Amino acid sequence: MQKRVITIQDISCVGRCSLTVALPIISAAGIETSILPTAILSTHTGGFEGYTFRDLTDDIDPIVAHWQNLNLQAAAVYTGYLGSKQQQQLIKDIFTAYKDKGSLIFVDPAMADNGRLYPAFDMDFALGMRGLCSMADLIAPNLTEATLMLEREYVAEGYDQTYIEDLLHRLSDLGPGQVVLTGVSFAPGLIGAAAFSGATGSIDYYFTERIAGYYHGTGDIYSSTLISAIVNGRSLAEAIRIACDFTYAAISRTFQAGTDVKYGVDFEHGLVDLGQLFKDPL
Ligand code: PXL
Repeated sequence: MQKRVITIQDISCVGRCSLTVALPIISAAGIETSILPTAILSTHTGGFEGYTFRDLTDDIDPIVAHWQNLNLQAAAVYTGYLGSKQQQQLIKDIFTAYKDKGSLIFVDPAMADNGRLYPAFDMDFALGMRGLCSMADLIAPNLTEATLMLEREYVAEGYDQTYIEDLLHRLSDLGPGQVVLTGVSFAPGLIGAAAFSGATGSIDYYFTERIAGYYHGTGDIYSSTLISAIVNGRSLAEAIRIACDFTYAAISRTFQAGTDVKYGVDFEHGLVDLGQLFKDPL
């Protein structure tokens, strides 16, 4: 039977991120994608001036209540960028309901990068995200988000494997059995991810070439590909490889085209290959 993922994040109308990348990527991976939009913004908040923001908090409970009437099942529930502390609270109830239905709970605590929280958030919100991560089966913070949630100092570079593995264990101690840390780099020309699996205790790494510059929305592309691979039956080690390769290819196409990076990266030209990769469900 075809699997379904429910993804809960904002719609940024312009500037490929959150739902405008999650929906096409997870769909291309052959998975039915149901969405719960948390807010509608004219653009994302990173690099555009004067964006609009319509909060959809009041719609969350009625939408989920209707789904409960339908007895809507999902292989996974995936949350990304959220609008407020109040939304974090509502989502805890959704997690409880879908955990009972056997769904995998995946949290990308999309709230910060490069040592800094996104403009809309404060430390209280970061600690709320830690609460959501503690209910999850799988989380995928970047290094900034990980250190914020663990209330540890952000180290931009020059760290070693021991530092990364300590973060992975501390994140797993919050609750999730599987942890992916993104933006890990031990050598100047390489960047990738580290993954800890509680079931086996193993840690895997995967790196690609680092392309200079800051590319918006790539965390959401990474997470959407990661959950697609997991729901399609791939191991965590395979899933980080698939997500790194897909994200790298999108960044690489955009770098070569020289387009304005605040509009996000060209993941679209990778979708056919992604579909091919998941053509035969495991
Ligand atoms: O996850 C990236 C993202 C998603 N949604 C909105 C954002 C950002 C990052 O800045 O502003 C609205």
